[in-house]
Amino acid sequence: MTKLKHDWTREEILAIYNKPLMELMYEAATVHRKHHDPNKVQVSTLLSIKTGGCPEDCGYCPQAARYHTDIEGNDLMSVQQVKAQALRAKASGSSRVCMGAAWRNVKDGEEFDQVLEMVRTINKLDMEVCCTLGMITENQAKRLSEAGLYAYNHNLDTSEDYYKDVISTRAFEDRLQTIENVRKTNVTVCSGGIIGMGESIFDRAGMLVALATLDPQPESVPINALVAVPGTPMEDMEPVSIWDMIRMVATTRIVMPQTQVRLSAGRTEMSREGQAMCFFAGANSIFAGDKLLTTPNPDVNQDMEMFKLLGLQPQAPFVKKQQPETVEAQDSQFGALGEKPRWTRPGHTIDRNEQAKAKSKMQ
Ligand code: SAM
Ligand code: DTB
Ligand code: SF4
Repeated sequence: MTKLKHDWTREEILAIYNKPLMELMYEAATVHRKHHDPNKVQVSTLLSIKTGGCPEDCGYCPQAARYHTDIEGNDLMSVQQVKAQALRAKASGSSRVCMGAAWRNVKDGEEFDQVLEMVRTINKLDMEVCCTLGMITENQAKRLSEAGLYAYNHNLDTSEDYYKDVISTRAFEDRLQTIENVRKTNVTVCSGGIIGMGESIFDRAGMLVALATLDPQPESVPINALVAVPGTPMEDMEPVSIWDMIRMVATTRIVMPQTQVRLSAGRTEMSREGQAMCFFAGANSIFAGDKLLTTPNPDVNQDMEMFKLLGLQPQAPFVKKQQPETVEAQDSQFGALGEKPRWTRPGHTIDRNEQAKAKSKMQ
């Protein structure tokens, strides 16, 4: 097997990102074919198991309690509800369920126990299970692993520099720490980011350096185009150009050859031709289903039509890595430790976040 490069620099990545487009796409497609079946696309279904009311101030997020957005908040779903949704996702060709919770970090207790039961339940349906629950400790990662979790999503979202302009309630190093905690288990890492938040190309390259220099590199990297939701600090951001999306996907593919590159939020704004160019440039995963967490996504029938048109096929579960075993709650080796992790809270001022918060108070 070829040895992967882990010492990428910003300059090297920028040089790739800025190549003439045809060369960039050709190079990315060549790398893609060497490591993956170019006609297979992994399909994930998102499930928002706990929606809205989040204490964080992420400038892009409609689920932050401090901004006034139109979303409908919900308490934690039941295991039965989750099972029913997972079965629907499986029937429509999805190999993975990704459960998202609007939490800053996981707290031991009844709700986490319920999430562990959801993980066990979906793994027993022979689907890959992913969770995105905010920051987690090593013990919490071990408990998720034992329940049969396949992947943990925790995005770096942008460069370390620009992170300070997006979020003030936590720090970039907390994200890296959570990824490190996940790495102490068998759970695979899913980590990527968002473009279109006002960041520079230098920041995009910075984010890719942070991801590509992880050893091992993340098994999946979602590339999201910002969904500019009214009421959030980023409501007026310019839509991402398809050319930027293609460049970002292609560069990600070249610097992380073995990863599943996921064309994530923002597909409702992309034409089929645009998406086809992204698949050619190395994207090999999507989120399917008419909703992401709270915002719209293309309908699954539309996506299957697109797959047919392009000759793409959904990837079966556990092709890249064996299915984890599920240990039942009563046989678990890892109990709640009642830890009080010291996640950072920088608390600096981000003007646009403050303005959106002030506007929300006037509603
Ligand atoms: N609360 C957990 C966390 O932040 O890690 C998990 C859920 S959070 C919604 C998961 C990811 O969704 C974020 O890291 C971000 O990349 C993405 N996201 C949230 N709002 C978005 C938006 N408006 N447009 C694009 N991506 C978004
Ligand atoms: C990821 O990178 N994108 C997904 C998933 N991981 C959790 C979430 C996208 C959310 C888009 C905004 C919303 O629907 O709330
Ligand atoms: Fe909360 Fe996650 Fe949204 Fe940030 S991105 S506000 S942590 S749900």
